Amino acid sequence: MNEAVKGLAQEQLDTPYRQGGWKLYQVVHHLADSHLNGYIRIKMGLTENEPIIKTYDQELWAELEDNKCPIEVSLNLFSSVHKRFAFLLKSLNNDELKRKVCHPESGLLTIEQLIATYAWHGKHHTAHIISLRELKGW
Ligand code: NI
Repeated sequence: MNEAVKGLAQEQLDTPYRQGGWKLYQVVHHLADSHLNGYIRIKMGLTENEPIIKTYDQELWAELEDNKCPIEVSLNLFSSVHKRFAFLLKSLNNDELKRKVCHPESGLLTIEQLIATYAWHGKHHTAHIISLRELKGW
Protein backbone atom coordinates (compact mmCIF):
# COMPACT_ATOMS: atom_id res chain seq x y z
CA MET A 1 0.00 0.00 0.00
CA ASN A 2 2.83 2.39 0.87
CA GLU A 3 4.42 1.72 -2.51
CA ALA A 4 1.08 1.91 -4.35
CA VAL A 5 0.38 5.48 -3.21
CA LYS A 6 3.98 6.71 -3.27
CA GLY A 7 4.40 10.09 -4.95
CA LEU A 8 0.70 10.68 -5.66
CA ALA A 9 -0.42 14.32 -5.47
CA GLN A 10 -3.60 15.35 -3.63
CA GLU A 11 -5.42 15.74 -6.95
CA GLN A 12 -4.58 12.16 -7.85
CA LEU A 13 -5.62 10.91 -4.40
CA ASP A 14 -8.95 12.68 -5.00
CA THR A 15 -9.62 10.50 -8.07
CA PRO A 16 -12.06 7.57 -7.79
CA TYR A 17 -10.41 4.20 -8.53
CA ARG A 18 -13.37 3.47 -10.81
CA GLN A 19 -16.48 5.40 -11.82
CA GLY A 20 -18.70 5.83 -8.76
CA GLY A 21 -16.09 4.15 -6.55
CA TRP A 22 -14.14 5.44 -3.59
CA LYS A 23 -11.45 8.03 -4.13
CA LEU A 24 -7.92 6.75 -3.59
CA TYR A 25 -7.57 8.50 -0.23
CA GLN A 26 -10.82 6.81 0.88
CA VAL A 27 -9.45 3.42 -0.12
CA VAL A 28 -6.42 4.01 2.12
CA HIS A 29 -8.56 5.08 5.09
CA HIS A 30 -10.95 2.17 4.43
CA LEU A 31 -8.10 -0.33 4.70
CA ALA A 32 -7.08 1.07 8.07
CA ASP A 33 -10.71 1.01 9.28
CA SER A 34 -11.29 -2.49 8.00
CA HIS A 35 -8.13 -4.07 9.35
CA LEU A 36 -8.62 -2.43 12.74
CA ASN A 37 -12.00 -4.16 12.83
CA GLY A 38 -10.36 -7.37 11.63
CA TYR A 39 -7.81 -7.24 14.42
CA ILE A 40 -10.51 -6.76 17.04
CA ARG A 41 -12.61 -9.56 15.52
CA ILE A 42 -9.72 -12.00 15.70
CA LYS A 43 -8.94 -11.05 19.29
CA MET A 44 -12.62 -11.51 20.21
CA GLY A 45 -12.56 -14.92 18.52
CA LEU A 46 -9.49 -15.96 20.48
CA THR A 47 -10.87 -14.93 23.84
CA GLU A 48 -14.64 -15.57 23.63
CA ASN A 49 -16.77 -18.53 22.63
CA GLU A 50 -18.00 -17.95 19.06
CA PRO A 51 -18.71 -14.26 19.67
CA ILE A 52 -21.08 -12.39 17.36
CA ILE A 53 -18.88 -9.86 15.62
CA LYS A 54 -20.02 -6.34 14.87
CA THR A 55 -20.57 -5.26 11.29
CA TYR A 56 -20.36 -1.62 10.26
CA ASP A 57 -21.52 0.54 7.38
CA GLN A 58 -18.30 0.99 5.44
CA GLU A 59 -19.85 3.43 2.96
CA LEU A 60 -20.85 5.77 5.81
CA TRP A 61 -17.51 5.27 7.57
CA ALA A 62 -15.82 6.43 4.34
CA GLU A 63 -17.74 9.71 4.55
CA LEU A 64 -16.86 10.58 8.16
CA GLU A 65 -14.62 13.53 8.88
CA ASP A 66 -11.54 11.46 9.74
CA ASN A 67 -11.31 10.57 6.03
CA LYS A 68 -9.98 14.07 5.49
CA CYS A 69 -6.85 13.50 7.55
CA PRO A 70 -3.63 12.94 5.57
CA ILE A 71 -3.31 9.40 4.19
CA GLU A 72 0.02 9.06 6.03
CA VAL A 73 -1.95 8.81 9.27
CA SER A 74 -3.84 5.78 7.97
CA LEU A 75 -0.76 4.27 6.34
CA ASN A 76 0.97 4.42 9.73
CA LEU A 77 -2.10 3.03 11.47
CA PHE A 78 -2.35 0.22 8.93
CA SER A 79 1.32 -0.57 9.35
CA SER A 80 1.07 -0.58 13.15
CA VAL A 81 -2.01 -2.78 13.23
CA HIS A 82 -0.28 -5.20 10.86
CA LYS A 83 2.78 -5.36 13.10
CA ARG A 84 0.49 -6.31 15.99
CA PHE A 85 -1.35 -8.74 13.68
CA ALA A 86 1.90 -10.44 12.70
CA PHE A 87 3.00 -10.75 16.31
CA LEU A 88 -0.32 -12.32 17.30
CA LEU A 89 -0.89 -14.52 14.25
CA LYS A 90 2.58 -16.08 14.35
CA SER A 91 1.82 -17.30 17.87
CA LEU A 92 -1.39 -19.16 16.99
CA ASN A 93 -1.57 -22.95 17.16
CA ASN A 94 -3.94 -25.17 15.14
CA ASP A 95 -6.65 -25.16 17.79
CA GLU A 96 -6.63 -21.37 17.92
CA LEU A 97 -6.78 -21.13 14.13
CA LYS A 98 -9.93 -23.28 14.21
CA ARG A 99 -11.71 -21.09 16.76
CA LYS A 100 -14.75 -19.34 15.35
CA VAL A 101 -16.55 -16.03 15.32
CA CYS A 102 -20.15 -15.57 14.22
CA HIS A 103 -20.65 -13.01 11.46
CA PRO A 104 -24.28 -11.80 11.39
CA GLU A 105 -24.47 -12.24 7.59
CA SER A 106 -21.89 -14.90 6.75
CA GLY A 107 -22.38 -17.20 9.78
CA LEU A 108 -19.55 -19.02 11.54
CA LEU A 109 -16.04 -18.21 10.34
CA THR A 110 -12.77 -19.63 11.63
CA ILE A 111 -9.85 -17.41 12.61
CA GLU A 112 -8.02 -19.06 9.71
CA GLN A 113 -10.74 -17.88 7.30
CA LEU A 114 -10.59 -14.37 8.73
CA ILE A 115 -6.83 -14.25 8.21
CA ALA A 116 -7.24 -15.34 4.58
CA THR A 117 -9.99 -12.78 4.04
CA TYR A 118 -7.94 -9.87 5.36
CA ALA A 119 -4.82 -10.97 3.48
CA TRP A 120 -6.94 -10.96 0.30
CA HIS A 121 -8.61 -7.67 1.23
CA GLY A 122 -5.35 -5.75 1.56
CA LYS A 123 -4.16 -6.97 -1.84
CA HIS A 124 -7.58 -6.37 -3.40
CA HIS A 125 -7.64 -2.66 -2.56
CA THR A 126 -3.95 -2.14 -3.27
CA ALA A 127 -4.62 -3.54 -6.76
CA HIS A 128 -7.36 -0.90 -7.23
CA ILE A 129 -4.78 1.83 -6.73
CA ILE A 130 -2.09 0.17 -8.85
CA SER A 131 -4.49 -0.47 -11.73
CA LEU A 132 -5.70 3.15 -11.75
CA ARG A 133 -2.08 4.33 -11.83
CA GLU A 134 -1.42 2.04 -14.77
CA LEU A 135 -4.56 3.19 -16.57
CA LYS A 136 -3.69 6.86 -16.07
CA GLY A 137 0.03 6.39 -16.68
CA TRP A 138 0.86 7.86 -13.26
NI1 NI B 1 -12.94 -3.35 1.34
